[in-house]
Amino acid sequence: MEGENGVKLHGMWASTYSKRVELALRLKGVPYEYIEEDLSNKSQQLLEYNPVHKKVPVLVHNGKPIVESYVILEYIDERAKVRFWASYIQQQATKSQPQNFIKTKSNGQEDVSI
Ligand SMILES: N[C@@H](CCC(=O)N[C@@H](CS)C(=O)NCC(=O)O)C(=O)O
Repeated sequence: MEGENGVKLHGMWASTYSKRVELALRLKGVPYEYIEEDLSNKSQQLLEYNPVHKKVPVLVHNGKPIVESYVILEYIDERAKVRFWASYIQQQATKSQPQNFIKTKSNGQEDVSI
């Protein structure tokens, strides 16, 4: 079975649908493994991941397949937003280390507010 982790793209070199997904992954800086499909002899994985249309592109994220290029683009965009805010919150949390909130009282004791 295909690995559960990471991002894999089943595509075909001449497919503009595949190309737009590849472009989005690159623009967002998402590392991925590319699997070239022979559309005259489709892989078993492609048929399992996209049993209705049996078409590329198929994005597989942590073992979960996503089909239809526009759906995939939306998914990539949403994930990028989540990663942006997670990183922003992490940066803000790092700036607000507890030592920034330690005040020395007049009696010499430290008052910590987090
Ligand atoms: N609506 C689909 C279209 C995908 C599509 O037409 N893919 C073609 C390659 S460009 C394909 O896999 N064709 C194989 C077939 O029809 O058997 C999308 O946006 O992802």
